[in-house]
Amino acid sequence: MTYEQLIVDRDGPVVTVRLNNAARLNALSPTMTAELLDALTKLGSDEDVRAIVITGEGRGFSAGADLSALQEPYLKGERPRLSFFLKEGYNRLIPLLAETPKPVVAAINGVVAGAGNSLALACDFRIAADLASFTMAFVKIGLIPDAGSCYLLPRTVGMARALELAMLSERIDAATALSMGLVNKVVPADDLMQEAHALAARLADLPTTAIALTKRTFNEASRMTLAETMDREAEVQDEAAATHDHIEGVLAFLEKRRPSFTGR
Ligand code: T3D
Repeated sequence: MTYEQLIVDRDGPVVTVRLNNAARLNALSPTMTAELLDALTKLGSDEDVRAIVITGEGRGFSAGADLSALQEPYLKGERPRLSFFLKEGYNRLIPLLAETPKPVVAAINGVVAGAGNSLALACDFRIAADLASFTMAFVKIGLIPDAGSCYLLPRTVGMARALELAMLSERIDAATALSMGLVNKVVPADDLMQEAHALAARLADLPTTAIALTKRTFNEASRMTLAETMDREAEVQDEAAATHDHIEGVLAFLEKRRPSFTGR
């Protein structure tokens, strides 16, 4: 896969997607958003892909919307409808990422702002370099959190922290992000990609269908009652039990050997 603002590398079942517009801290331009949509659609349906790492080139993970696109129209006194761009871009990208059947690790290499937070929050795991920093930023340009942040942020850090992060938009460091549960782990910057790849490789060795179904059912359960969730678990368990990896896992346990999962 060749793109203008993404670099996609494959290492066996693990694919690394690098946001590649370092001069603008990997701001999510329309081009980058469209390329992410394309790449994630293809990776999500590729049976040989069993884990994805998303990271940024340079000192930014992502600085959110590319604000340079707004300069010309605003100076001319034009008021483009932001909802049009949101619906065409992030409103397709973030659900696609959050619901991709593959496990996704965000390797947060540096600055995260605005919709860059949404991108990280839509991943299943967030490992941050010790020099990473986070700011919601939206309020500083008179906007509300978008790209799914109003949904994803309170679910990740709780409502009180989410409101604090969104309203004050202070820039917090990686240790503070860890203490709030915004990231799963903080590692020295030099170890970030090794740690992220090790986690992705570990995930890629697991029963990929069970992982996909776990993600899907957790997402569905957030909109259901306990009883509805338990009915759904029972239905989805039949899907999981129909895989070779289920048989392999049970037999490996009984035969006291390491399982060899194929993702099928
Ligand atoms: O448009 C829509 O559809 C609405 C959707 C909105 C969704 C959003 O994400 S709104 C929030 C957008 N993001 C921001 O407001 C963040 C803007 N950036 C910053 O506040 C700061 O750059 C950071 C706190 C992220 C990092 O600060 P610092 O001091 O480490 O770096 P810097 O010097 O400010 O930035 C480095 C370069 O990146 C600089 O370019 P230059 O001067 O070297 O040529 C800067 O202009 C550029 N840059 C940073 N963020 C963006 C950007 N260029 C375009 N868009 C950006 N978001």
